[in-house]
Amino acid sequence: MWRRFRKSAEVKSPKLPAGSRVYAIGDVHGRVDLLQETFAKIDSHRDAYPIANALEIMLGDYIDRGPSSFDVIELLSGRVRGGTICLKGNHESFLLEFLKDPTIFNPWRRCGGLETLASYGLEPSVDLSPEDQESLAAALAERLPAHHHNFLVALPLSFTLGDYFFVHAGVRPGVALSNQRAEDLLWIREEFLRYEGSFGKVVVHGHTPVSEPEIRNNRINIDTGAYASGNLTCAVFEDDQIQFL
Ligand SMILES: [Mn+2]
Repeated sequence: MWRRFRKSAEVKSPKLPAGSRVYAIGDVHGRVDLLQETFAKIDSHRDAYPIANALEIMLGDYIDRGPSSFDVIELLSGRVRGGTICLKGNHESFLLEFLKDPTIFNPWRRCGGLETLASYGLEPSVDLSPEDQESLAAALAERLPAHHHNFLVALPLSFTLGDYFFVHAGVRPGVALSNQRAEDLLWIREEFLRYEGSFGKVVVHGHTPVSEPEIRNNRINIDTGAYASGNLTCAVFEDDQIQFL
């Protein structure tokens, strides 16, 4: 099932260092059921094909839209202690922002925030006065276990290994990978998706749902819209090859 990376005369295949393997997982959005299945598949793959350095990288958007955001954070905060790398998605940044600035309730609600609030036992009505927004944020802060809060604030924005750059949304073309703004790493779409040139590394990302994983010369999109499709993608990178679990 391994696919060798598409090669052209002038582009050499991206690679991971010898002896390393990455399991990269796309947007989860509250689907703890799918995440549990995926971790079970990874665990049995690791047992069947042992390797010196196996890494799991989650590409962000653990919460919102789907029903079980609380349980996803619970599962991931445990998995992080075992070495899993969880990157920040724009939805995690929505939640953290809401705690500081409750007036973003409406934009967050329109992006599936009510499902996250419900998973923490909070069911606000949709039109809230500024005072209501304030007290909702306070109630969320109170219900958010300390280890969930610590997990959320510690999420890094990107991770680099070998010829790959892992990130939630993408990068801004023309800007060095080391110089990207958080805003772009979390939110960018069209300018990044349209760009056909090199980013310096192959960017592995989520954020923009596609029906099948997209493998391009400069980027790989593994957000297969798990929340609605029931299809949570896990891409496995090893040497210069990719497969899907
Ligand atoms: Mn998403």
